[in-house]
Amino acid sequence: MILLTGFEPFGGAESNSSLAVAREAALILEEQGLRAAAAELPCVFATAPAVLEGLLAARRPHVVIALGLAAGRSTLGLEKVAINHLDARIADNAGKQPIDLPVVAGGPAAYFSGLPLKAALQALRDPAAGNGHVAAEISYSAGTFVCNQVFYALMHHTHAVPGVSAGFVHVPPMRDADPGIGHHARAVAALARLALDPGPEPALAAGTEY
Ligand code: PCA
Repeated sequence: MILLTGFEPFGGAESNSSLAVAREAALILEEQGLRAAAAELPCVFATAPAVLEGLLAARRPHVVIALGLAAGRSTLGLEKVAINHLDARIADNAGKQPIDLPVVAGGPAAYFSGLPLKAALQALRDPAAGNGHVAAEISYSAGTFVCNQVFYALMHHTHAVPGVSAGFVHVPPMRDADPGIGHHARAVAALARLALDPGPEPALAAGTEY
């Protein structure tokens, strides 16, 4: 089955488009005959990894795409790397603000996403594929807040599990009834389908230089 997660609102916002996109993408996948479920994660450092791990144990998914809101972005961010580092600029929903702490003490410095990000980028850039017409990019930083924590915890628990493909995607902010929710949901559903049956990653340049 395919597990999609989104976050509760945080930082004083009233909604979090990542949850709306996760729910819509799960519906799309089910309409396509696949088993999928969406779940909400708390934006709380102390509990988010445990809630995720509970979902992994209960659902035993083959594909996991955790979604989060990137308030400052305008594109779908296909996250490549989760780092073992927390540095919260703002407090989480429990008022906690960890600074310079690891996600997992003694864990590796970083994990790469297990999702076929380049294949997804190629599919999303192909207007004929009808995957939602969203601007997407590979992102090389998922930040240092709860999203990066959940991404790292997800990879820490699944990277060595055969048959499980997992990773993280940031979505831009959207209002509740924004048609962009549906477009981003179609893009996430396309990524999930590719992850179920991944081929070789295309040599598509999507990096940056500064
Ligand atoms: N975005 C935050 C945490 C929850 C969310 O949706 C982040 O990018 O870390």
